[in-house]
Amino acid sequence: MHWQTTRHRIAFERPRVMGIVNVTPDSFSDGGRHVDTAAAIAHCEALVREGADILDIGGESTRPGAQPPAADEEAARVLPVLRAALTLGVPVSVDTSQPALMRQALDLGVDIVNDVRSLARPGALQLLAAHGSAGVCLMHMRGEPDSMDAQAQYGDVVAEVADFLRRRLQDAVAAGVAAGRIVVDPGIGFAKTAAHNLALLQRQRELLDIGRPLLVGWSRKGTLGQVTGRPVGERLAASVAAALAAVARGAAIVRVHDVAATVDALKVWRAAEQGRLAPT
Ligand code: HH2
Repeated sequence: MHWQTTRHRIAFERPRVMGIVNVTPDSFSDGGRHVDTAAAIAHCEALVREGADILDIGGESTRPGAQPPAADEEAARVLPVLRAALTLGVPVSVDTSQPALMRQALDLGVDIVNDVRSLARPGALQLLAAHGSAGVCLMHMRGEPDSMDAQAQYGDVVAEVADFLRRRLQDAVAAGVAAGRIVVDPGIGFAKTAAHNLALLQRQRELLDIGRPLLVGWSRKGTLGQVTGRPVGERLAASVAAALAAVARGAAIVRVHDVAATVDALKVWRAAEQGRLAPT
């Protein structure tokens, strides 16, 4: 399977690492660290040096309880960073739900739209359909970040998340986004308790039946704090372990803050799978 994006056709002969660049004052683990443009661009460059296969650049924190930024504020944070990131030789993703920003980003030549709201806002789906080649990540969530924790109620969380992603995939394809442009994501931590997140990891293979590559983001998230008892700044080992557990259960792309450590761990995992030194 491949993932078609604007400039790059991403292959999955090995797991891919998406490096996170949050240009926000309030993200849960790194809020405020890269909020000025120069710092965010330097961070993009560092992640590419560390081996990131994709850069995911966002200007809205979607942590539980977060308030969305004004639309023009989000665009002002993100657009100059996207412009610089597009020169770094790797696919660039914009993490946004805002159709106006999607359009501006696509006009710059951005490769991927990663939308935690699954292109639900008016005009988003049509915009991607009209574009013709940009990649899309459709993610499961319920409600909005400021209220989603109250909606963490499921009968069978894995079946319900799979149904949702299957439906959104069908909607996108029906609107004119080719299936080969789409990956799906269970949305770890979005309207889910630790038990829900861990069920989604344990039974992650069931999501492979959807038929598209799986992207997952466990990096530094609350469930890892609950498992280890560690605060957000001390979740590196936990995050790497979760990324490996996800890849071992079929994830194609892991979305992470700590690129260098994840890349090393995946190299060792792959060498173990193959029983030899694997080509990089
Ligand atoms: N998680 C976050 C943001 N965007 N996109 C996808 N596809 N999957 C995820 O799991 C995902 C996501 C939240 O993490 P982070 O960006 O670190 O924090 P914040 O939303 O506070 O900026």
